[in-house]
Amino acid sequence: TITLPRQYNAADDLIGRNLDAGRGSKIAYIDDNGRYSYDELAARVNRFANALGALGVTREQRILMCVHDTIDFPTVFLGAIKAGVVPIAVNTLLTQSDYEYMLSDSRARIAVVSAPLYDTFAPLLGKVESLERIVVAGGEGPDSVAALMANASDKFEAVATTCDDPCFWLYSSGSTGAPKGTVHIQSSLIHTAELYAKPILGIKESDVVYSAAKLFFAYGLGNGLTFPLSVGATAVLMAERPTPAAAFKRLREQQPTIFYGVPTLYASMLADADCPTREELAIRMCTSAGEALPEDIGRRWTERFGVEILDGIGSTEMLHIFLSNRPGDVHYGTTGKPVPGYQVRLVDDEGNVVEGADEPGELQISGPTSAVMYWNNREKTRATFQGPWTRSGDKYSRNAEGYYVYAGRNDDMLKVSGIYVSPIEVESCLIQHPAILEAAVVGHEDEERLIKPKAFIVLKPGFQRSEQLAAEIKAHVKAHLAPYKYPRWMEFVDELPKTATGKIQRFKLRAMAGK
Ligand code: 3SK
Repeated sequence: TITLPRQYNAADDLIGRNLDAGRGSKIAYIDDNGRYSYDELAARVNRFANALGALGVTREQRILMCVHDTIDFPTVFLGAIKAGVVPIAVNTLLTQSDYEYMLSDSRARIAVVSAPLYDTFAPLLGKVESLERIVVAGGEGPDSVAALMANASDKFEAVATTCDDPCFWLYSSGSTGAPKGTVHIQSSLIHTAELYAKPILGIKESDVVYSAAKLFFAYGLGNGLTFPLSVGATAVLMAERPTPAAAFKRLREQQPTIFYGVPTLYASMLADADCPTREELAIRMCTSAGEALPEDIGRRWTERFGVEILDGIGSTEMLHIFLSNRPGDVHYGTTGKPVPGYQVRLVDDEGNVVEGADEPGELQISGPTSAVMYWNNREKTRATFQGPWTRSGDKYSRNAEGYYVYAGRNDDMLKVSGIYVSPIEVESCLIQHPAILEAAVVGHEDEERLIKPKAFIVLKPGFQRSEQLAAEIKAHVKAHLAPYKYPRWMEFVDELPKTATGKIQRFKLRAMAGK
């Protein structure tokens, strides 16, 4: 690991190192509206830090940010950190009730939201006691980020935080209960760059990086913010949804050298008729995380583009990737080996460390980037952060050559396009539909071998099974939950398999789903 001074401010470091290195006029960000040099980024960050002061937000208070990938994301995130204020970056795809919970739980005083999300947040002003104001990113009115910054100075002395001070939060979801505010400290961001991005990706100043994974995910935050700023590279930001067409446009127009994706996107890009040829692109390195990359997708990508996808695994709790394949040593179908600076171990159900080849156990990680707690949740903090070890909830085995192989989850959680989905949350939504008596949701592999939710449904007497009813039920879930959570398949059954005590036997349903 690296040694940081006791007094350390992550935003001051990530911006200041580029100005000190004479990169002020170099382009730091390219978004859908323009290009921004390191000098411009520094000025924007200082203006936003001053604007927070003018709004009366002080050190250690929290702001929630629900911001699309535009220049406003690094401006708000780093501006808050520079002021010692703690930004909470949340998923832009969630529902109003998700945001209501996060605002109440965190007691954030201000929400900075992208203009298209304003209507979702507006009813929460007056409803959530601690929320005083909504600031609009990308808008132009008096409450816009732009207006607040226009009246603020572009000079700001970083608040003298320590390397152990709270820096930012991300919300992490579990199979039961509400999402957990995962508290990261000032020293964590730069450690992810020093341990993973520099030695494993070999990121350098001349790279242009493009992450299809958004900045509000821990994966995207490293990819598109910490890593490029740590070496003075250029990052391409895209506000829209990461469809193949949107990704092809950025890959062709901006010629990134590093592309960070997720398995679902790699699969749909390869299947798309407009998939570029290798001659059209400048990519030298690709990464994948979020869910295990099926071997076949990795091979087909390398055949087409002549570059490897480095599949790795990280977590919101560990902030970025701690287990990864290496350039020149990619073993598709595995997640590679531990990133130096992290230790990993596999632990069986009895708490014993598993040493043998191909024996499964829960993956636990020790390293300097672990979050320090879940906010306001002692029970779940203690269950996850156990001394130096952080539990991942993922089952892995290590093969005879020392490569780690994914073996499923310890709980019922599903990873859908790289985002956790709780089957219990989807089931609770399903049973609110007037036709449904009981429902159970499990993961099912699609034709690319990627997991998506499948629902088993028992109808109430008097309701008939039909395609139309299945479509209505899917629409019901999409209307009430974040859209990626809806079941892609629906099977009507007479009853659900249960234990003598009435617990749903998901293993039986998983076997049925596989047929
Ligand atoms: O899902 C992952 O593998 C991941 C990777 C990097 C950072 C965060 C996460 C959740």
